[in-house]
Amino acid sequence: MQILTLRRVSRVLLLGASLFAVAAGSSVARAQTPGAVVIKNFMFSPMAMTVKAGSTVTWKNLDGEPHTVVNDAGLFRSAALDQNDTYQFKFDKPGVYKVFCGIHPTMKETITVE
Ligand SMILES: [Cu+2]
Repeated sequence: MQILTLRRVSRVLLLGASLFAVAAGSSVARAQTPGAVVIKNFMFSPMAMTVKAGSTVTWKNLDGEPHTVVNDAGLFRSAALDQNDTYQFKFDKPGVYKVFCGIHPTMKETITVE
């Protein structure tokens, strides 16, 4: 009886802790400029982001090398972005969108639209 109660209490505590972690995580994400992706050192940053449907995401290439922004499902494909060039796309529909650089396909990111 006592053991059962203890188990239940610890389960509730665990659930509370994970809810707190999720809340803390989302407030960190909210502190960033929404919909802004920087391309630097051959990486998309952040590599994963979540935006609301209807949001416009802006990519900016900070590298001296050209990069492109390509959706693997063919929804969008930028021209080669030179240093400090930007590209924008408006995400109207919720979903998970995989993005890569057409010149360096190992550069990847995931944009979740909710
Ligand atoms: Cu690239």
